[in-house]
Amino acid sequence: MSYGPLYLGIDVGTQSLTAILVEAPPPDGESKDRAIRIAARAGVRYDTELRQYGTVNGQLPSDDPAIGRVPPCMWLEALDLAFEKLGPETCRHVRGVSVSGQQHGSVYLQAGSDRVLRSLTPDRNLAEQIEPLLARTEAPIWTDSSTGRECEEIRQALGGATATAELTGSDAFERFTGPQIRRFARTEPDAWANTAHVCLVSSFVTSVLAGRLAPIDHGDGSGMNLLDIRRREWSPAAMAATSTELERCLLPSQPPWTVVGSIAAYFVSRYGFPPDTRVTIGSGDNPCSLVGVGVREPGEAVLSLGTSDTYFCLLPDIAVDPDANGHVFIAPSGHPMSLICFRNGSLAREAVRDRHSLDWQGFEDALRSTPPGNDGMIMLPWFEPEIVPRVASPRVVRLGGLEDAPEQAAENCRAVVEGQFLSMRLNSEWMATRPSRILATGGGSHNREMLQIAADVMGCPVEGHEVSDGAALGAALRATGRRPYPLPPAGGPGPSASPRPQAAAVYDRLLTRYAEAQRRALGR
Ligand code: XUL
Repeated sequence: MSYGPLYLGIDVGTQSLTAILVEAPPPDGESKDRAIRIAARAGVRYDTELRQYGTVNGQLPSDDPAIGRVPPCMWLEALDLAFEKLGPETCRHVRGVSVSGQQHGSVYLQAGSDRVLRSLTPDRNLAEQIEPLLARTEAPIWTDSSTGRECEEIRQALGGATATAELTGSDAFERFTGPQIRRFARTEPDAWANTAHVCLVSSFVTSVLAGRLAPIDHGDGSGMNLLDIRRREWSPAAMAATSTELERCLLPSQPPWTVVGSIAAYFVSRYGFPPDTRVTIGSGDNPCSLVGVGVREPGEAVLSLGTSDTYFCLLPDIAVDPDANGHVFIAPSGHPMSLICFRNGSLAREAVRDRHSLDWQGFEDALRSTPPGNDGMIMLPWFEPEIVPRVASPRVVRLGGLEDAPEQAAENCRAVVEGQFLSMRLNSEWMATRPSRILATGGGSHNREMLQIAADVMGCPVEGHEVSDGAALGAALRATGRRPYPLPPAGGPGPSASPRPQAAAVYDRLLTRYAEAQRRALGR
């Protein structure tokens, strides 16, 4: 296969690393007849392909459901493995690269890291060379909810939940990096004293690719409770509320289109990348997905059905959630974007699927065989601690005659999906934009019946896309360096669904019952 210029997007996700290469005309040679197309793809699943790290669903097993951690070297081994899979014949055509990272996770590097990053040798793999730089061998990731105390301290110091959200775009959240840093400084003061640089997952992997410490972009930076969302720089007040020594550990945050430099010599020697391959600053997986599904203007929303389920859209202006459940981040285009995140996404659906010994086809058949509204059976699907609404300990609530019984397999499948989308509708009302359509991405977006329920509950058309790796694709489109970002390849459309009036009316009524059930379960 002969290639034109290729642009590489790498998504360091929760359960796998995905690399997507798109072929695009060079920025100065805009040509209509050579549209963007996907040239190659490689993926590495951590649990099965990097078994030596012992992860389960991409994180280290722990008896405490509040703890979510990952050895950062696993991401580096996945990166080496993905490049081996792509091979030099492909890599030698790459002109630009950018990273999408699962948001909020943090990596702590010691002094002298920049020097080592600048002199990585191709004779030894990345993990071997970078492990000695880590001030903390495990990175807390977005599933970690152990920082309740720190959230409260930061929130108080900044004047309460609304003031924190007005300043940083979000109330203090357990998985956000600021509270995680504060807990680390309190519980492991020696290791914190040994930290010279704090990275996010996206800036860590970008630093390795560029062979120098890379800054955090405004998009991923807005998931830290540290960025002043209006001024787009680290907030001195938020930094002081987090840790007194934080200032020394963060490079100034940069816009999402910043070029960090050229690719490190390691990747040139080992995988054949051209030495002038441009490395664009990394960003979060949700901001990258906006680009990957082709949202450019306010008015369209994105539904990402991955390990977490997220729902987000571009906003004309910054508007924070008065209930303090939602977030405002900075999108790759520079617009503000609103987002809500549900921890109980695909893992909750998988829990029901596995409990009833089904495969995904069986799960989809179960959805098709049950009526909208599930004859009044409802589930609050908190298999893990939940982010929206905040639920500290896992618990699954079944109501209206629904039981955890083998003869109710199909009803449980419908209940978990309906519960997820009813919660999404309920908790996204603050976004105040009724989207004209919702673009779906992530593994779950292949499931047509699920998209139908989403369309009926949310009351607007939901469109899947042929390429469901929106985050990696978005990173590849960002790597082209063009603004506005190119639209994703048209390809064939994925499954899609339009709201059906009768079903939509059922969900309008059910929403009130669901809201009441949620209120009771939370003891409000
Ligand atoms: C978003 C969030 C998750 C992670 C992992 O706030 O916590 O969606 O980005 O995908």
